[in-house]
Amino acid sequence: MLVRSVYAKKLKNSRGEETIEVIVKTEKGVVNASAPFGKSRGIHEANAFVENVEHDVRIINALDVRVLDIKHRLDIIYVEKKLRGKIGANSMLALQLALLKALAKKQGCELWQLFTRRFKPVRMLGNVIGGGMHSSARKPEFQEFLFSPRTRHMGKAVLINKKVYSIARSLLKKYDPRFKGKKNDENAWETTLNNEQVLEIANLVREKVKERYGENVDIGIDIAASTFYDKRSKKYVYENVKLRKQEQINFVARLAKKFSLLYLEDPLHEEDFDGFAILRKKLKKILVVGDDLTVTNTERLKKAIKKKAISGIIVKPNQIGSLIASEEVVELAKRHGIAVIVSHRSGETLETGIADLAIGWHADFVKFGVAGKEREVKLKRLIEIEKKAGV
Ligand code: 2PG
Ligand code: MG
Repeated sequence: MLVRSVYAKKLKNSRGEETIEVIVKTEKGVVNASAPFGKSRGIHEANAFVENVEHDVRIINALDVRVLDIKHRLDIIYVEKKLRGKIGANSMLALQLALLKALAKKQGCELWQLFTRRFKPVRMLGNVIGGGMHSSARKPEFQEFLFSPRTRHMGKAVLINKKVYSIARSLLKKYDPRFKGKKNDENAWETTLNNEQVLEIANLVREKVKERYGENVDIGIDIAASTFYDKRSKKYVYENVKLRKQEQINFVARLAKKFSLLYLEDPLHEEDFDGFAILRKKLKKILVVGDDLTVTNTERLKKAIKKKAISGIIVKPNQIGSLIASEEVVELAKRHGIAVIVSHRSGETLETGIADLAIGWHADFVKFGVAGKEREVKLKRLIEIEKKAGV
C-alpha cells in the first residue's frame, strides 16, 4: 500500500486567499502538495472547490486510503474517477500531486522522472511589470509585461531576469513620475504609465541588458483581454478609448510588430477564437497564446486547433483540476506544433511540483514570475533539477 494516511487542511496563498494542502504519509516518509488560486480566471475554468474549501477538506479526510493506492503515474485516473464531482479542481490537483510525490519517493526517483527520463531545459518567462486585475489601480490594462532570456540554461536565465527586474525598477523610477516601487500580486512592478509607454520601457530594459551583460532577452505580454472587455458593448475598455474587435486586433498587431514581441497571451476575450485566428495569421513569427481562451481543456484546445487560433497554450493544472487531463492537453498541443507554457497562478503557495511537471512534460516555456518567495522556490527547483541532470 502506497499511502498510510492522508490529511487535508486549509492554507493561505500569497494573496491571503484560502486554498488547500494535502499531506500524505507513506512508509518512505511524508510528502505534501498544495494548489494555487487565479484571479483573472477564465469563465470556462473548473471550480476550485465543490462548495468551499472546508467541504473538500472533510471529504479528503474521510477517505479510505485504499482508494489512493497507485502503482503507476497514470493510476491517478482511478482516484480521479472515484472523486470526480465530490471535490473541486484545487483539491484534486493537490491530492494527485501529493500521490505522485509519494510514488516518486517510493520509486526512488524525482517527481519529474515519473514522466520522462530525458531532461530537456525550458525557457523562462517572467512577469516584471504588471497591471490589470493583479495591480491595485487595475492600470495599465495589460496584465503582464514578461521577459524571456534567450538562453536555455535555466540557472543563467533566472539571474538575467533578476537583472531585468532591477533595471526595470530604475527605469520606471526615471520615467514614471508617480512610481512608488510598489509590487503587485505577482511581485511585478506597478506603474501609472499606459500600455505602450510600458512597452517603451521594456524595450529600454532589453537594450540595457544587451549593452551591460551582452545577453538577449525577448519581450512578451499577457493582455488578459477578457478582464477589460465589455460584453454588452462588445468593446475593449481602455482608460481613454474603447476599441471594437478589429481595432483591438490592429492595436495589438501594431504593438507586437513595433516592439518585436516574442509572445502574446490572451490578446482578445475568451470566446473569440476567430479573432485569435486573425492575429495568428497576421503575426506568423509571434507566439499567439491561449490562456483564458483554452483553460487547459482538451475540448477547447481542439476547437482552437480546428480554427488555427493559437500557436502556444498556457497549461495550468488547477484550471481543469486533473493532472491526467493537463497531460492530455500537453500531448495534443505538441502533436499540433503548439508551444506549451506551464504557468503558475497569481495567488501562489510554496508548492514546487509545477516545476517538475514542466520538466516532466517537456514544456517549451515556464511562466513562474521573477520575485517573491512563492515564485522563487519554483525557479530554485528548476535550477536544482538542472544541476541534478548534470547540465
Ligand atoms: C494569467 C495568470 C497567471 P491568474 O492570467 O496568466 O499569471 O493569472 O492566476 O490570476 O489567472
Ligand atoms: Mg494569462
